[in-house]
Amino acid sequence: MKIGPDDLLLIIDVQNDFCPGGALAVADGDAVVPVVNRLAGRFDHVVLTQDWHPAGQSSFATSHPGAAAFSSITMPYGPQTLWPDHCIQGTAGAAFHPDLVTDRAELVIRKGFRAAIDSYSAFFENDRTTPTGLAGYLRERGLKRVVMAGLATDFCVQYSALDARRLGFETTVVLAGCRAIDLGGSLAAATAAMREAGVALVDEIR
Ligand code: VGL
Ligand code: ZN
Repeated sequence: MKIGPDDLLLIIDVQNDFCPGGALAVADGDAVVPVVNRLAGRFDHVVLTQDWHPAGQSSFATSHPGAAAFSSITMPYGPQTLWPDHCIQGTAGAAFHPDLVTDRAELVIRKGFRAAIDSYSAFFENDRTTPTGLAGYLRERGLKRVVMAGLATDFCVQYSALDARRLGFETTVVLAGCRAIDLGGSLAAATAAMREAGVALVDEIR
C-alpha cells in the first residue's frame, strides 16, 4: 500500500507494562518500538492509545477475591478476561515506552479509565457500544483509512481493528509492529477474525 494524506497511523498501547519487565509483559513487546517509530515518520496523522486504568479496575483479578489472573468472568457487558493490575493511571507502568517517539502524535486516546468497564478497543469500551470519540475525530478530520500496530495483537489491536472495520474505515494491521499475549489460542483466533472482517494484515509497509 501507498501511504496517503487521509491515512491515520494508530499506535496501540506501547506502554511499559506491556513490555518486558512490565506488569502484563507481552513477549518481545518492546520489539515493536523501532517499527512503529519508523512508521510514525511516514504518516501525516498519528494517534496513540494509552491503556489507563484506575486502581481497583473491575478487569483486574485483584478486584475479584479468589479469582486468578488470566481467568475469565462474566460482567454485565459480557465476558471479561481478568488481568494482573497494569497501566494504573499516573504510574511508570502506564507511561509510554521511553523510546517511543510520541512527538508527532496529534491525539492520545486514553481508555479503560472507568472502574466498571474495561476498554480494549480504541473506538469502544468492552460493551462494544460506549464510544471513545475516536470515530468522530476521524470523520471530522476526513480520515478514511486506519493503519495500526502495537500491543497486543490479540486484544487491543484486534478489537480496534474489528471496530474500525465495523465503522466503515479501511483498516490495515502491520504485523511486524505488533506482538501478542496469546492466551489459549487467542492469536490464531484474532488473526482469523480480522481476516474474516476484511482487515488487511500485512507484515510491513514498503
Ligand atoms: C491489553 C489486556 C489488558 C492490550 C490491555 O493492550 O492488548 N490487553 N489491557
Ligand atoms: Zn488494560
